[in-house]
Parts: sequence; C-alpha cells; structure tokens
Amino acid sequence: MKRFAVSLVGLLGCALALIPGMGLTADIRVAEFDLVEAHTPPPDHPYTLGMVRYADLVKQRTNGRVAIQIHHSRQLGDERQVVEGLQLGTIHLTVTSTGPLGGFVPEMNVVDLPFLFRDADHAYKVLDGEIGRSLLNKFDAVGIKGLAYWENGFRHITTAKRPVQQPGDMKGLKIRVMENKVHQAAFRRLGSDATPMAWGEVFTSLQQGLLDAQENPIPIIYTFKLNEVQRYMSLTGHVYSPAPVLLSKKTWERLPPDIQQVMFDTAMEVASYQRGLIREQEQKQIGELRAKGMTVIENPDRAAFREAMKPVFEQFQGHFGKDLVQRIVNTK
Ligand code: EAX
Repeated sequence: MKRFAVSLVGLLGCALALIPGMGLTADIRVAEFDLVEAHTPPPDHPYTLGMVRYADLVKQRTNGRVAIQIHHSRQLGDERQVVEGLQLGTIHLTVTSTGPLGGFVPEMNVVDLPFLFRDADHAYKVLDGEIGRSLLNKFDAVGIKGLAYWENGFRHITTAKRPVQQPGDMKGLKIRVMENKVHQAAFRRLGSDATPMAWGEVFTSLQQGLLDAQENPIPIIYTFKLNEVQRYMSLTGHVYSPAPVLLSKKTWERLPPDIQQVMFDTAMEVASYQRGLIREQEQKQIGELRAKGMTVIENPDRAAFREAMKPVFEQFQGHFGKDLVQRIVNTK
C-alpha cells in the first residue's frame, strides 16, 4: 500500500513536470515543510527581496527540508486577511505592516504613535530589545508566532491637488489611513477626513478621485507607482512603520526544534539586510519620483506636525500604558 502511494506521488510528480509552467521540472523533490508565505508589496519592494533572501537561507540551513513559497502583490489578499490566514493555518508566514495588527494584539499599536521614534536607530533599539520582543510574544495568545521586525519605513504624506507644508494644509482632505485607530485619530486631529481602508482599494480610489491623499513610506509609494495618481509628496516622517515577520503558530508547532531555531534566528539576521534595502531605496527613489513628475516637499514643518498630533500621543499613552510609552521614549 505504502509503495503504491509512493509511486502514485512519483507519477503525479512526473506528470506535473511535463506541464509547462508548473516549475517542477528542475526540482521534483518535495520539501518536508512547504510553507505558504504572503505579503502586500510587489517583487521589487524590500518585503519581497528580504523574503527571497530568507527563503534561500532557510532552505540552505535546513538542507532543503523547508521550502517557502512566496506570494507577493496581495496574491492571497490584504494584510488583515493574511493575518487571519495565519491564525487558521491556511497561510503560514507573512511580513506585514502594523496597520491591522492592533485588531489582533491591541498593544502592538503603541508603535503607531506619531513621532514616537526619533530615528531608525531608536526604533531598532526598542524593537530588537526587550520591549519589541514582549510585543511579539503577545501574538502567541492569538495563534501567531512573532519572529522579528523588518521594516516598512518612515511614513510620508502624498496628495493630489495641493502640497502639504503645514498641518493646516491637511484640513478637509480625504486621506486613506490604515485600519488602525491611532492613525485615524492622528489625522482627524489635523481636520482631515481620515478614512480607514485596506491597501488593495487605495490606488483605484486615488485614481477615481474618491481620495485626495494617502500616507506611506517611499518604497511603497515608488513600487506601487503612486506618482501616477498623486502629485505631491511631503516628507513628514510622522510615524515609523515596522514590518513584523509572523508565522502561524500551527506551523511553528509542527516544526522540530532545530528548524524552529533556524526560522527564528534567520528572520532576525535578515532584518539588517532588509532594513538596509529600505534605506537604499528611500535614497534613490526620491530623485526618481521627482523625475517622474512628483513635487517633493523635503522640509515640511515637522515640529508643527508633531505639536498638532501631540494630543493623540497623550490620549493613547493612557491606553497603552504611560510606563511603556515612557520606556520607549527613554530608550537611548
Ligand atoms: O505593508 O497598508 C499600508 O499602507 C501598508 O503600509 C502597505 O500595505 C505595506
């Protein structure tokens, strides 16, 4: 019976290998752990580039026992759906913005407080240290294993009709924000019509004029070609957006300890490569967006934005615990 089953698998493998485009011709061997990974940005974005490096290293270090199938460009849905997939075990791995994560672990949204992190190094210190780890550990209770923090980047505002220099320029603008209470509150504070929306609908809504504005890091703006539907980019850097790498707990529990260790250590290790790519892309894409016709406002009044969003900082500080927020602020 067993032999029969094995030969059936073999036959199926050969049959599939004959179908063009199935991609099995080169490597018929099936990995012991075949993991489905899914994320939002396209292949040239550092989420994908980081994941490709991660998949290669994990494959090497487990002698091919783990294969990660990468699905970029929302092939398996928007971020909230993908994280739900992790809980169900239908999707095994993701790298995601913190946008929808507050719906799973409310404390996670502490990182979304406007102007919380002074710069990227401050964010790395906090996230790679005890505070970041304890936030990731909270995902355990909702069926998810938090591996590491990669990066989306500092977020900036883009608009269609008018440049944004001062917080007052945001008044009345309909801006898409992530499905995230902190971001909504921050932009309402500026008098904007802050509309929470999954990423998948944003480009078309901007194109159709249903939205005036959105906010995201430069590599997202560039790789999604938002310059085609937004004229101005204002480098507000109002919030730092980390990108946690999350694994389904069901998957984690199936993996033997040595493979768990590889998955965990390698995710941490790839973080510095992936963050480096974000920095690199930010540098060169500002010029490229300009060349494509975008007007870049390099020095909006950041102090005024910080001041205008301060009440939100204070409002949510109570929510997340003043102590936690202070520990983050005081991290040197
Ligand atoms: O994760 O939804 C967003 O604005 C995110 O920054 C984007 O999808 C990348």
